[in-house]
Amino acid sequence: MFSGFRVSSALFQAVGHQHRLVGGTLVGRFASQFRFTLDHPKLEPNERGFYEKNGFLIIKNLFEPSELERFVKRFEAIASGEVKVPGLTVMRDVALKDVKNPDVYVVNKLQNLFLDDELFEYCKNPRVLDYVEAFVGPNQMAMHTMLINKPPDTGKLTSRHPLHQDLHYFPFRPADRVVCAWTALERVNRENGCLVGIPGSHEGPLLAHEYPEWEGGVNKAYHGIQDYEKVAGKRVHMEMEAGDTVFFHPLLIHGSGANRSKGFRKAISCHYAASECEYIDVTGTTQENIAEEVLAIAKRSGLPLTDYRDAWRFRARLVRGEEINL
Ligand SMILES: O=C(O)CCC(=O)C(=O)O
Repeated sequence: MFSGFRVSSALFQAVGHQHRLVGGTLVGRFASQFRFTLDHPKLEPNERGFYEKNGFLIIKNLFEPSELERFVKRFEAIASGEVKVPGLTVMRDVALKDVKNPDVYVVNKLQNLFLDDELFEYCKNPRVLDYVEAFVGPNQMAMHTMLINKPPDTGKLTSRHPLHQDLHYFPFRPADRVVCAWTALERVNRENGCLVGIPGSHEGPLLAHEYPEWEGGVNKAYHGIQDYEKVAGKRVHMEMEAGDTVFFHPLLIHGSGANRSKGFRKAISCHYAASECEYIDVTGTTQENIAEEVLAIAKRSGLPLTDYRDAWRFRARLVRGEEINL
């Protein structure tokens, strides 16, 4: 997937000596056995091998549950309306969007956490960034930030997140220098809709995505892989305790199940990219549908963007090292 991709020499430095650079193009695949990770002391050989093979890696107890309370409290203050953060995207599950005067908050997602100093502390956490360095290198941008609060399903199964690849949303490359950190803010299991992933799918191509045809409705921008039954391998359920963190590749096919419990299921996440990555024009690609949708949403909210890359330039924040291209 790297073959033929135009890159700057700065990016070449970041990916290391695993590739040959000919006239600005990375050619030949990998002189080394490693493609998805960099030489870095943070990963034990077995952890590195696991990520290379499967496209994800769960690190147990990266946070003490007590360290996570601040994020939960802040989320609750925002979701209940007690605190307003200008510009923060606050979303509701589609099945709950018309509930008036709810007894409890009905927010299912906060996006653009960089607008809130308290929540953005997660994205800057040095323990997270030390791991991120093993995937993207020393120059790290926080590109996409979310707190996800999966509500108990109303029976319409809208709390599911269809199987998808996060790269569908991203107009920057190369994919191998992008990683997501996703930390469970409470125990996540099959009952409350833990993450589900298809090991090894990060080695495949970016597939076409669209809204799934679900009877009960689908949440805004929750695109899923078309005909995923045809590509799906064996799924694994990533059951985790509060504080456990999974790092995963943006091509990993993943999603999450319905929340069949009576409580919420909270997680906080950040997608990081090497600042050496470069923006790409997604016009004419399978990503065009999400780009158009995001630009239309931005227009409705008074941000008349015409270039999808600008939506990402607006979000990108340097969290470690030097800002280069993104
Ligand atoms: O937390 C979840 O349930 C799924 C999150 C996810 O896959 C995403 O937002 O891309």
